[in-house]
Amino acid sequence: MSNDCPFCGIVAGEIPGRIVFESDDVTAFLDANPLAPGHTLVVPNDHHERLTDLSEELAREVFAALHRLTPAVEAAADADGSNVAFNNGPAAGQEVPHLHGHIIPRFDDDGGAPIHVVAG
Ligand code: DGP
Repeated sequence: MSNDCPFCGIVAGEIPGRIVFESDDVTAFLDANPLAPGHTLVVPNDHHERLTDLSEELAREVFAALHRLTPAVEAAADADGSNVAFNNGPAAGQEVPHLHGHIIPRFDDDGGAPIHVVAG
């Protein structure tokens, strides 16, 4: 755990978070600044910054959670699709240095433009 990491705080229950899934290795919660209703973040419980900092086993757990949660998030948001994305490192717009996958619900009438999940 990293003391100044908000996502470690949410996983530990020390910072409020709207948790939608938790297992021994992975937690998912609603994004505090959603790009669409239901925007969900999926994180490894242990603090790792980048995708390649995860063991292959933990990466499988994170992707398995994304695989399970993406249809659930789409159904809950009554969405027609979703963007599923990682910002991997500050150069790619990663603001919170605890790896997180975004599940962003998309709708047929939202314009269809790619969402660029970058800072700002
Ligand atoms: P990224 O740019 O990929 O690092 O995305 C960070 C996302 O995390 C951004 O969409 C806002 C969200 N976020 C930042 N701080 C918090 C927090 O304390 N709680 C929650 N639920 N989401 C947060």
